Amino acid sequence: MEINDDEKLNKEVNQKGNYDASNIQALEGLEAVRKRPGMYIGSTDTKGLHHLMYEVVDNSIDEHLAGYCTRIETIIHKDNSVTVKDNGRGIPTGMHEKLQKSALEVVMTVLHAGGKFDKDTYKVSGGLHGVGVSCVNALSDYLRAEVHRDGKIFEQEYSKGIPLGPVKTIGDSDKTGTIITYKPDGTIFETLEYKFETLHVRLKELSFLNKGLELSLTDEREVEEDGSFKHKEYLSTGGLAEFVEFLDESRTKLTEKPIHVTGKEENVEVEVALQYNTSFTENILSFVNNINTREGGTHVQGFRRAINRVFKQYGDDNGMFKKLKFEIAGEDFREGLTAIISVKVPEPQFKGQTKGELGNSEVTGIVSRCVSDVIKAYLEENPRDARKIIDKVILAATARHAARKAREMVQRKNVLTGSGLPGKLSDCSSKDPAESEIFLVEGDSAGGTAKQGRDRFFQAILPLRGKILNVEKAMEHKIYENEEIKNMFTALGVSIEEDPEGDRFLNTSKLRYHKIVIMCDADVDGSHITTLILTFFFRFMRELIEKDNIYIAAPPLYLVKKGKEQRYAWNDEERKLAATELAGEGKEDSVHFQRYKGLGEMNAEQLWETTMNPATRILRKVTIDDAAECDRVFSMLMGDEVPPRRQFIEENAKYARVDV
Ligand code: 0RA
Repeated sequence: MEINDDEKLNKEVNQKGNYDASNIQALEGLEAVRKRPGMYIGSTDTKGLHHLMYEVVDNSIDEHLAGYCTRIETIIHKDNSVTVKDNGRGIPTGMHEKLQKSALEVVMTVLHAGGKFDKDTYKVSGGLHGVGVSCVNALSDYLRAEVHRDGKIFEQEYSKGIPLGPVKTIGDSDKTGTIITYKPDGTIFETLEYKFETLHVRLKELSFLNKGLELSLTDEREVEEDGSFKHKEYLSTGGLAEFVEFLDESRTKLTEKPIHVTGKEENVEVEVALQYNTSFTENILSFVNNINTREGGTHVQGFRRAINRVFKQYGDDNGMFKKLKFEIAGEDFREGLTAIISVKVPEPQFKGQTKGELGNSEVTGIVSRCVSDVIKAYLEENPRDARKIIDKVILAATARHAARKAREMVQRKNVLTGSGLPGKLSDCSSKDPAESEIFLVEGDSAGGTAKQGRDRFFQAILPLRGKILNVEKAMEHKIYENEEIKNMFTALGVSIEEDPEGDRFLNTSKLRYHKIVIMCDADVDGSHITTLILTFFFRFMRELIEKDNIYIAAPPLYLVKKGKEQRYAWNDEERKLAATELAGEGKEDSVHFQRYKGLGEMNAEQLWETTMNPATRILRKVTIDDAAECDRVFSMLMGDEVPPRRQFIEENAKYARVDV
């Protein structure tokens, strides 16, 4: 596909087509991005910062999708600047006659110019991606673009999106590709620190979503023992099937291999992989044009429809549901199911609160047909697997029935005992959920201190005894019989209910506190308990995480004292700083350190001051930043396949906490 740069530019980039007008247009565009960065990249926090890199990588991936790029290398430099290098065709550099500037400059400085060149690839119109590399440029203190193309190396540099000079030819090259290095603008972003783990997760995901594409990540801030930089390579030959195997690596599989669906209809490409495991949880991830659709949408609907119909039909045809005395619900077909749904849609429409839901109605039928055809054939060809899956569906329906009974029992009892609130709950006096908080505190003794230290007007305390049930392993009806879990449901005022189809949902309309704070010791045991409680929320009250209701308290690690003066410190750096502040440079021997091991070592006043008082405390908001990774970590830490868990714990021992 040969594209004539100049012609395209003439037609699509600038209709007025004169030099001054185009410069003004470019400047106005960049100005708009810098004035309202959130409109273009979502936010200016760590999420937005990482978004910049995804935007550049997405451009390289578009080159891959167009069939021209096989490798994308990314580097985090020491100063937190980032390089993204690909071996695609290279951004066009031809001179535009009327604009009197290089196509490269247009792509880098004119809003939305990049995407207009190439209509064959799938661009995202409604999501946050696809805003164009010019946005990254506008939000960068410095950016350098290097293009290898037509036997030459071209270069242009920019500051805050404005060229520092013309495009220069700086040498010869026998390769093609684009190298972009940028340093995000510190006056726009709240943080400039790239997180290796976040980029690692995204690049790994991208490698599964784009099989055959090589990706790499180098972190020049971290030097390994042999003197080399921290480095990872990503390449998936199995695509989504491999993704499913990766997610379920610590689970016991029901069938040997995932079912892999690929298909295309009306320019919509469909790829799906699914596999059942012996767990009780549903794990469905969905993507549109490589972007995670957290809230699902029409592609997920199509998938569910296919699963429900095909398995129901197969079970009925073979008389497998004869003995069941109650209806099978849609969710029974999804228990223990891990699936990835990826569609490529030319003009996706996004809906929902966070624009994370696909709206194109034609996609439902397309996905449903593709998936149905493949699964039907699979069941006919693999009757033993079919039997295992249907047995599992029947078990799920039976368990759901038992759980419903257990739930009804619990709810009935609550009505009988008056208010229904747990005896252990020290409630707050406010009845307004928006201003109320509940602290879930590990152990009765810390619970007692918290009860004394709190502001009883808006802060409630629920002590949880010992380690709450491991929900990854327990049977569901047992979960509702567990005292601590029952207490959490009733104290929070949420309940699990069923819709007319029999599918369960979380009713949060009577949620009693908008802030739910997990408060555990700052040691290994405490972090384990935090993980257990989070697992519970992740599995049973995921919506509360999604709605930003769940927080983790951060008690200080040290008390630094000199005479009557004292400071709290949350890490070693702060501890040193506090010591210097109290005693002066280098005179730290007169300072006394106390390492807090547990909440119990603080008195009520200290606990209030450091951990509970909204004016001084630190709360970590729990987000499902990457549901896939989160789920994988939980199942690995809690699940039944021991080797990966051991490996994970060994690899991550130095962190000794799970960041969610
Ligand atoms: C516009 C048109 C073409 C490619 C690109 C932009 C392009 C952009 C980026 C950003 C990072 N890497 C990139 N690689 C390519 C098509 C060029 C042609 O027809 O030769």
